[in-house]
Amino acid sequence: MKRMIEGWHHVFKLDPDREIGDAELEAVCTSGTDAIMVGGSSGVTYDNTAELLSRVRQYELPCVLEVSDLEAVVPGFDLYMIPMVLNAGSPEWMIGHHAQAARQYGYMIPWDMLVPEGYVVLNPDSTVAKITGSNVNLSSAEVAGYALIADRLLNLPIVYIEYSGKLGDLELVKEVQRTLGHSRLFYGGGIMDAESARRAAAVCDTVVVGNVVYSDLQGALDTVRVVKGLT
Ligand code: 1GP
Repeated sequence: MKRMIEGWHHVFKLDPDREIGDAELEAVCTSGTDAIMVGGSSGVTYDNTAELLSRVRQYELPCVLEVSDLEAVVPGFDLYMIPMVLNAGSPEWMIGHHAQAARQYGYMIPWDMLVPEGYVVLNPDSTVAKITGSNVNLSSAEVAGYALIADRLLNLPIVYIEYSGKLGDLELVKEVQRTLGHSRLFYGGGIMDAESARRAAAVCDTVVVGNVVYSDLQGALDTVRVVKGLT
């Protein structure tokens, strides 16, 4: 099951706290994207997560949950992505909440379905940077240092460069890509059209597209076409 991420080049991230109509959801789920990742930094509840899962389940593509709140962990997803924020201001976001969850719920956690993601959060204005107090003032060499630790020492299957809300420094992403051995490189942040998707796809393994689904559906769909080589 976990190996399915190795084939992902394009992923749409949908926020349970935001409205999406049935026609728009159908367009997203039948676009040719490789997977739907459900997740958000705030306002994610059990109910809105369960509702979005059941709607996405009408379609045949994988649907995974990126866990940000234990109260909103809903059964029935294909995988559970577990962010570990490597440059967080406090160890809580790297390992602390995880240990607490393991202590409380360890006996019922389906460990085989968990996929850890080594996040490096780099947009200071993003909600995730504020919540985690991430140290965003990092040079590309420093980010590459985190990526090396994730890849070689922690053996994480995913390194996720997160610029949520703005297009990031793709030269930096490229440097991280050069650093990695086995970890897959996810990039997310500010991809809003074919051109930005093409540039990001050139420097990472998996492009994650979020916000633009809600602001410019056609722009969002164009990103799939480019990344998946559908034209
Ligand atoms: C957010 O990386 C994703 O977690 C995607 O970012 O919403 O800016 O596309 P955007």
